[in-house]
Amino acid sequence: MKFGTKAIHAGITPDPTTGAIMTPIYQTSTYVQVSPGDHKGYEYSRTHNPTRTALQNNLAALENGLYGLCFASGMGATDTLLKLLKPGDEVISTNDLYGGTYRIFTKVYEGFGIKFHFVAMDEVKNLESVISDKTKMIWIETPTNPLLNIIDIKAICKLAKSKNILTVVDNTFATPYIQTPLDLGADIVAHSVTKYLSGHSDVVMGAIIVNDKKLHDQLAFLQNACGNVPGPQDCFLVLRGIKTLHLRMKAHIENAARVAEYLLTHPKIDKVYYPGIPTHKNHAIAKEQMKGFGGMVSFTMKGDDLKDSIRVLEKFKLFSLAESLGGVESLCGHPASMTHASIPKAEREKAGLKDSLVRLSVGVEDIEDIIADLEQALEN
Ligand code: P1T
Repeated sequence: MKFGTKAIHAGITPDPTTGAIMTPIYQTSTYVQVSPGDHKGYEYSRTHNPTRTALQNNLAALENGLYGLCFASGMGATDTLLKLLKPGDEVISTNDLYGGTYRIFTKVYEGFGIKFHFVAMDEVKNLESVISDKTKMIWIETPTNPLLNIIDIKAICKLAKSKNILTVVDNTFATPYIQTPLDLGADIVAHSVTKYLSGHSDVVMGAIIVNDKKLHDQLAFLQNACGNVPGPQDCFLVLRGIKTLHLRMKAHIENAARVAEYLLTHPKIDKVYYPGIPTHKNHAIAKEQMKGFGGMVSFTMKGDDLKDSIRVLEKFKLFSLAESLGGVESLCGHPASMTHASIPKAEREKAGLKDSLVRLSVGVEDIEDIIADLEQALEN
């Protein structure tokens, strides 16, 4: 099955009792048993719920994986993955990544005796100085949030495999429409489903997809034991959203390319961060591992004055100033004070994230209106 067909059909069968084509919202906490242990595969909704099962199977199919698991948020998925580790273990992560991921690493799991190393992962050789026998996990986020660096998934997973290290790829920015990390050798794909997968800014959810049965069983144990699960109504909304994932991603990709092109020629813009630009330092690997360059574009302005960036963010009319991304509507954000405020300024700057950076989640509105909004916001 091709991607669009899978988005609409994978994991979804008409409801066995009524034939309903849409997976019902099984709004139930428990399931009646005929005799102790004699049931239809469902005992309690923390463990399994049919609406969640449909979504988990759909996500697994989209990522070319065998098993999917959904969580109450993207951070819930991250938290579950970190529970695979033990005190003394070490993790290597990219140094440009979602601020909340940095926060859970440094403010929660460092306290449990796990050590995190942050390196610029778009250069594979940067891992050499920190990799050791203690390294148990490599955390890749590509494209990175918010600088849109591209990390060579295949090269890093090959290195990790040779040393028996688990690889996680946070595939939130790309989505499986653009790249399928399991096919490139990753052990685990993680998502903030909140973003493109859901696509309509109305759900907070996370997901993990794997191929290995033992790893799945460990993660499913944690999902049930720790109880970090989404409700059936949210699963229904995401199932509905995913049916148009391929159509939305095509439009996001096209619009973001036009936005990047516009910004590149604008006299007030200093730097455009977008992997589709031929001079982007990771453009070659982006072209190789991605089908399209995504819907995110970041930029800084000439003069590098924070006040100019704030003024532009305030002047946008179509782009709404809000955290999050990946919905049909265009959003703009100020990473330094919003999504990445939990990373200390010195660390942000080391990774190349300036206080003046503006991040755009380019929506699927008509491109003429998107460009007109950029034009008016950048005026004077
Ligand atoms: O917000 P939540 O569903 O818990 O997902 C966390 C998360 C994980 N990974 C990446 C790459 C993310 O971007 C996020 C959340 N990011 C934002 C809210 C944001 O505006 O960048």
